[in-house]
Amino acid sequence: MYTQGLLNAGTDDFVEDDAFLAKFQARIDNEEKIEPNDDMPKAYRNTLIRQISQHAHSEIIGMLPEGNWISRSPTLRRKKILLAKVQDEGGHGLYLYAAAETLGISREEMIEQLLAGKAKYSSIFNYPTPSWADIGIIGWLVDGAAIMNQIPLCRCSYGPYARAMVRICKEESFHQRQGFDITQTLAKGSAVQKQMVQDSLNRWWWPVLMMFGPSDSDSTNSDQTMRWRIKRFTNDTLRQKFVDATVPQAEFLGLTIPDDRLKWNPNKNTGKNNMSGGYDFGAIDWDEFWRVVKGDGPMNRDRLKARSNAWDKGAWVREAALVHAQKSAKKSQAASQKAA
Ligand code: BYC
Repeated sequence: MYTQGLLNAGTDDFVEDDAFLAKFQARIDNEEKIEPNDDMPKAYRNTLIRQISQHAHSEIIGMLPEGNWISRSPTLRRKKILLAKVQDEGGHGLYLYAAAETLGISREEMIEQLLAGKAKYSSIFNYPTPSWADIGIIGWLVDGAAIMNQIPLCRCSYGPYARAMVRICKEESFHQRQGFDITQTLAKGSAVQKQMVQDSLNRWWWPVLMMFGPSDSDSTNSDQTMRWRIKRFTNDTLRQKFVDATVPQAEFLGLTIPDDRLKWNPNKNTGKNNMSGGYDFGAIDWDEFWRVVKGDGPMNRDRLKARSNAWDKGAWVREAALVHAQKSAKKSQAASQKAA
């Protein structure tokens, strides 16, 4: 989508001296968008490749937990909605791979890094989905957290990433609403349904808070990515916004957030414009977070195995597409030679 004419992206044949860096930062501070053919510091390029490719992988791996329920959705209507949602996530992955390609990395390289277990993807997708209620909770909370994190990315300094995020966020808000709708139906349903959705909330709440990344004091990338206006808010700021927005929704649903220390604190300074007050909440288990990030979560191995199998099974499609492209190119070359 973005990659035509960008074959030279990644050739940094300019001097990255202080004057260049100051000029580049001035463009960022001036809210100019950086575009693929612009000169950019190597570290800016590499940071974007890291974040966008991790984001793309998250979308593709993120299809698996929900894909698990497509064939077992409780009604045809729910099945159609879930199919559309999971398909959207695949689309998000493809826009994001295309955006990363504009920075000079090939899709094959990114996929190789993922399948070799070298690339990160969101910790949240390494948890299982044993019940239908998980599909509601994922849409409500995981997509809800994703929106909180991704709306600011629509103003990211790198043009192709920012533009891809606009459409992604629109689709994510549909996803969040369908998740809320499933959750609400179960929460207002029979005692068994209510218990099922409460159990799901109990399992997902803490992993969802971890999605925002380590606390600011342990976030290695935030300072620089905020200076470059790739990220606009720190991990802790977004996590707090998410908790503040979600607690009233849980109350409305009659569900209990599994945190004894959750309490409204009218004096909490959450950095919102002239407003104070926010929820205090309990400690996140960062050991669990790092275990999952490093590959030892409940579903890490299954997720990579599933992607690896899909890649192998799709080899014939890639080969056929390549042969078709070569044949078409030959045909149009012959046609233009004939016309000349
Ligand atoms: N999981 O310095 P930090 C979706 C890593 S898809 C795993 O704070 P940064 C959806 C981090 O990479 C949702 N790793 O990092 C799809 C870094 O390691 P490296 C995905 C994590 O980049 C389907 C290290 O920890 N969203 O919504 O400044 C269905 C230190 O962290 C995580 C995005 O990708 C994690 N949770 O901030 C439904 C959004 N957190 O790379 C829904 C775009 C941190 O230095 N990405 N790490 O080795 C971002 O906004 C940022 O990259 C993050 C992390 C906030 C995630």
